[in-house]
Amino acid sequence: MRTLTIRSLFALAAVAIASLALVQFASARASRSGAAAATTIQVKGGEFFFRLSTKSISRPGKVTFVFKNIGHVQHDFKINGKKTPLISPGQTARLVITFKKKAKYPYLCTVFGHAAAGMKGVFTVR
Ligand SMILES: [Cu+2]
Repeated sequence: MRTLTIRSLFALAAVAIASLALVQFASARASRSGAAAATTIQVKGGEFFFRLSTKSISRPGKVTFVFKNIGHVQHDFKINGKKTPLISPGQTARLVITFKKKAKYPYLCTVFGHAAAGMKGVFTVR
């Protein structure tokens, strides 16, 4: 009887430790994604330039680029293999990118000739 009780106490303790570890893991995940969700970068584009409110972030994570076309012809914004739709002057498009590693990520407008004319740059994840 005594052995059984001690054994079940151990079992209880193990469950308690395991669930504590789970809670810690979950909250670590939550705070990380919460911090990442806060990164919004304003991108303004026109003939023939991009202006980013920030050209780098301090760690890998999720970034929402809010691209506004402040030019006079259609443009888009492409980075890390994803791009916004082609948008008209005055319009805004969002692009959510999860940067998984530290690197330099080139960005550009994919309309023919625009990148060559200056609609390009490099975004850095430090
Ligand atoms: Cu363009």
